[in-house]
Amino acid sequence: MRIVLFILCATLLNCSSDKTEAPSPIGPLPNVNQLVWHDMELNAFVHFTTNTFTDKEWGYGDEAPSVFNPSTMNAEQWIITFKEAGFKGVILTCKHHDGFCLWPSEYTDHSVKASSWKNGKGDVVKDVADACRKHDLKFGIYLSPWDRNHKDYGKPEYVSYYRSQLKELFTNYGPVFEMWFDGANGGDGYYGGSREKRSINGATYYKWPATLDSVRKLEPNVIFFSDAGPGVRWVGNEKGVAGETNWNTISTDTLYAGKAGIEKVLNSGSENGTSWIPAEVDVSIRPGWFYHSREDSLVKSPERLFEIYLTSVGRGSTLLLNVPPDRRGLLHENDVASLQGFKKILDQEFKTNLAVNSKITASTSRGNKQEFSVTNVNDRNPATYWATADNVAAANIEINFTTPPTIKYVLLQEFLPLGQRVKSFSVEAWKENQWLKIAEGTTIGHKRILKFQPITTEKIRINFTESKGCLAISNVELY
Ligand code: FUL
Repeated sequence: MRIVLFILCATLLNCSSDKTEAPSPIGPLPNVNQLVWHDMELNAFVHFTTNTFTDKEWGYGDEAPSVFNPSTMNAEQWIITFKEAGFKGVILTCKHHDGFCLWPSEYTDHSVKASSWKNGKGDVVKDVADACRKHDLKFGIYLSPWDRNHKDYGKPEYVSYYRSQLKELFTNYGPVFEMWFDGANGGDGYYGGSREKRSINGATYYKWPATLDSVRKLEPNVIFFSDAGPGVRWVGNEKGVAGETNWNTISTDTLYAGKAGIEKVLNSGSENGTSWIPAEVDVSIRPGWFYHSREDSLVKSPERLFEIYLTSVGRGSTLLLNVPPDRRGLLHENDVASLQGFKKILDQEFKTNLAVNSKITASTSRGNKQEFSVTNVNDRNPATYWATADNVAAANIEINFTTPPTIKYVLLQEFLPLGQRVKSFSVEAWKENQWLKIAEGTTIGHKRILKFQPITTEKIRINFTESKGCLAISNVELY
């Protein structure tokens, strides 16, 4: 009797006979810190140093520290503005190429302690780190390897100096979610008064593996940005544009500075890359990275920022948007207005997810388990996903509405703990009794948003046409 009951239960409810296992991951895979980083999506970059006061982009290194004197510096104004615009983290140029330190480093006098600001008692790094903590944003550090002020730049002594400063920053101002290593390296500079040109071998001079290890010891969760990773990579341009095809995978042995065409590889990654190193899209809200009053009228509009959002976050990357404080030590009114306008567009365009309350079906699913059901793409839970059987790398999802809505965006997400898989997909709308293709794309990754001509339809079909293996889709949204 018990056996009969068990079989009945299993057949009627599919409750325990289905032994379907989860799909095997298709490597390389993201680590936990990278997954957290993907979810952040929007981070702010802050460029601030003596350049702000000398009107330069690259200080030579001979600037008098006294020129650094923000009149009404208020880091909380920056952080609150970023928070209200939806940003999750902030990366500060603690030291740019000119070598001036925004914190009172014990290893140099070329810092805020020799400035007129707060009679040398101020500390911008502390102000920003504290404001981030207070308003629940993550804090990141940019420390330029190239230092046009330091007398030892180019010699082994400078590498020790650089490491000491990393230690100082990570010990006194953490936690730090991301460390940004700028690729610009070597050239002319002040160098303690020598005023000459110095070049270094970028691959060997800084002894990166040991330098990164020393940082990891202090902050095991930190993500390292550099042109080639190892945590996240440069997207290959400063225009705000990730590749339409954007693999999170890339082979680091193909990456070295100066290699012809490297920007293209960085921009789209490599389908068969051997490491998970996603692209970060760094771009400035103004033409320059530092504040210049002549650029007050050239701040990117909210609409432009939204376009950049679509070509960065909407292509599976994280956006790192630079917003430089002015000579008051405040984000300028025009920049603040643009950020507020950008947030308004985001909220407006992605207000109502039309996939919620629709009927979702799939051409096929992996076994009969709820664990792999297509309804998981619509449950607002990023930990669940729809999967297909091992040998099924192409399948579709259909979304039916009782009242036909007007749709202009489709948003898709893959379940990244199993690797990035999808190579191509298309979107169709039911129009005059047939399917009409309205959009198509290649990779998806963390997030893919496609915008198309608004269409009113009673059903949408998403065809996943090619994939590295069976599908694992965690989220589908329509707006
Ligand atoms: C570049 C630097 O040279 C710019 O000044 C800026 O910091 C940008 C983010 O990276 O390599």
